[in-house]
Amino acid sequence: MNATIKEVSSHFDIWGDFLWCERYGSGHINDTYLAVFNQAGHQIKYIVQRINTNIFKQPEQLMENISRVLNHSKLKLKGRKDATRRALTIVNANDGKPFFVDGEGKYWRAYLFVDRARTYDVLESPEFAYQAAKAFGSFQKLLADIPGDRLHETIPNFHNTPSRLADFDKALAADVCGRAESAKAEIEFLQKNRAMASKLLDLMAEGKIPERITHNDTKINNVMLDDETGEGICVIDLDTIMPGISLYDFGDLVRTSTSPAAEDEKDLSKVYARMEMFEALARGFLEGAGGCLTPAEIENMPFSGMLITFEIGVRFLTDYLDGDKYFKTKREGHNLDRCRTQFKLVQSLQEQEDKMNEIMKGLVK
Ligand code: ADP
Ligand code: GN1
Ligand code: MG
Repeated sequence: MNATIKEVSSHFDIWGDFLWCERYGSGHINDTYLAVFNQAGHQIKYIVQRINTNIFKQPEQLMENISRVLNHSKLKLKGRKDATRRALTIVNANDGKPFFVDGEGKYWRAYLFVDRARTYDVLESPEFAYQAAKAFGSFQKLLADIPGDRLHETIPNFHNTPSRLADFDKALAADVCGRAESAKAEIEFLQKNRAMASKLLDLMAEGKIPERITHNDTKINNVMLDDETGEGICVIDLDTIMPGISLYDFGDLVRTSTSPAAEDEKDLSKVYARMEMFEALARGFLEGAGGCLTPAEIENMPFSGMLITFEIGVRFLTDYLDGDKYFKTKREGHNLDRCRTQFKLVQSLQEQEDKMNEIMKGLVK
């Protein structure tokens, strides 16, 4: 690994001597490395990442999207002292492109390492939930006036829940690994709840919810919180920024921050939605978005949490049936365990829908 990352790094505009590297973070998609260099006697860190091109079929378009978004962010941050901690900074390859393609056709990119901040897989305090949601809300606002053409769709139909269900139907019909039998209860839950899938798309088709540029992967470990102040300082993992619905972004925050348990927790009694977290998320997102959300978007914030949690549960179940081809897994049944936490959380959110609506009323008086 050291030799590979050292070699790859030599193709980027990185000065100094390579010291060491290690696998980094707990993302399910890309291969992420922390790489450390000696620059004139100082240890300087970078993030070096291999883009998963099984999933992102057009990596050059993807990097074009990211470059546009980051240029836009940097313009807005001009003059601010810590601009390189408040938005990712791409390190170009030696040929000036924002990526490098190695001899095997693998796509690599590098970012400045955002130091003195970290990501969390599970949140303990509502204050962190508020800060994270505020950062994603502000990011939503920032994306609203990005100039130029519509961004590329890096994964078509990414949050199209009916299309995710159609993928599930195919996987179930094929049952290539003979695993359907072991997921009977989850399949039943899915079938009972599938009617909710098209609600947001229907509202968009009726013109009640606008298309926006959205992040689309606002899980809690895709925002860095400052170690000292707790502020949501830098939104990361920008691969899925594309046209979407703002509620996808709020919904994924609810999915990943309301439960005190990990996404792959096996003990389901530990999985439930904490309303104090929902309140903090909603308050932070509304504040960050600074009035750019419409009444229909605000009204559907509680629903979006249920929908996105259901949708990701469907995707985990589909991948389990398909033989774990999409998400990185570390153990037998990992995707099924993940699906179970998602469906348990959907249930908990459904049971508390009235409370969430009450909270929203309190916030948008
Ligand atoms: P994936 O798509 O696999 O989730 P991410 O881009 O989210 O990949 O990166 C994985 C993890 O690496 C993040 O959760 C974060 O902890 C860390 N990370 C990514 N980029 C940076 C950065 N520029 N500075 C510091 N840490 C980072
Ligand atoms: C993946 O890349 P990461 O780990 O932040 C996935 C999301 C899922 C999430 C589930 C491109 O996110 O859509 O919601 O796992 N990203 C992609 O944890 O599929
Ligand atoms: Mg990530």
